[in-house]
Amino acid sequence: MADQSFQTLGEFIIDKQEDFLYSTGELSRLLSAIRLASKVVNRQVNKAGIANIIGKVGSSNIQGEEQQKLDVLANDIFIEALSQREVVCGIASEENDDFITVRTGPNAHLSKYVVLIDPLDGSSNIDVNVSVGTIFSIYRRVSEPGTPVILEDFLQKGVNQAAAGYVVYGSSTMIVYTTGNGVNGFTLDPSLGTYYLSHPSMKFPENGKIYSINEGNYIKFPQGVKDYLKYCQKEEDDRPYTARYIGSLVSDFHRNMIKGGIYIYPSTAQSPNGKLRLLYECNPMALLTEQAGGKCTDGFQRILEIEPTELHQRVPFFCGNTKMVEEAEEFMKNAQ
Ligand code: P6P
Repeated sequence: MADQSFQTLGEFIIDKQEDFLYSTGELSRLLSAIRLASKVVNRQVNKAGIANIIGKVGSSNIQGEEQQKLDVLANDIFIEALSQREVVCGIASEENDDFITVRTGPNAHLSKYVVLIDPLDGSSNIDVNVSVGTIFSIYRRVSEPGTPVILEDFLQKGVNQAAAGYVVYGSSTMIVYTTGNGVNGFTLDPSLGTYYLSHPSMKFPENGKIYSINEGNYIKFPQGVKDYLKYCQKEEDDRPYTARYIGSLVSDFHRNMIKGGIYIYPSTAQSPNGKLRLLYECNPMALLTEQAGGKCTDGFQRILEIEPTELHQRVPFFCGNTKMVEEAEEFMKNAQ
């Protein structure tokens, strides 16, 4: 059991609310809704093997990816938790073709926040008991509170995020998030159902040795990525790098932020914009990266400055220690 002297996530959210002048407590309530939903999803993920919810539900999402039963369940859980508390006026999800206008209760349309979410990223790992995650991104709406939420409320540059974070359902379950004042990690004590501040002020180490990329796609990579990988693998006594790739963005990111590393999902011949989605995967991870002292680009430009045009658009993704990302960018530039 956690040492009771650790601050709980609930206490932390309330303490940090003071950081925001004129705060109404709405963002605090929103983060608390995410906290609750993560506990419910955690319980389902942990018993997936015996709860007959493993496997495919027979449908596909807009990405054309077969939806795992847990994808759909996690999506429903987060949408329910966010909608019932009237803390958001709209929700966009990887699992939904279009955004959702929250209509539960008389005041949802008065909320000033929208949430974009990947409810269960890496879910293909569920059947083989490998860690998965939830990724969330929170914006203030640009349309007038009280009016119906509109697409432009979601199509905002990542630099405008009010908050962003992830849940990693791993050997332990953690919530890691930022509201623009640094990155903090909270570990769930399942015996109490309480998250405790276990990783205050998370920062990428200055140097890193880990590169995370699916080398099975090597032949399809841009030349700059191929050149960078050869640099990482060059024969030298003290070969400086090691490869680690879980196939779950949240887990690969979390490890790289703690140990030092770079995660790359580049464009390929078949997928000129790569695989990861800008709004609910790349932007939240990019905000966390920069808040933790790292760098996040599409190989050339800052992810957080990309002007979104579509809800489910994809972008190439280079993310990690500033030094390692800049090394990779150099190879990309030289290969042009
Ligand atoms: P690949 C999971 O589907 C995901 O979006 C990320 O979590 C993960 O890093 C990546 O795709 C894995 O993709 O093509 O290497 O299987």
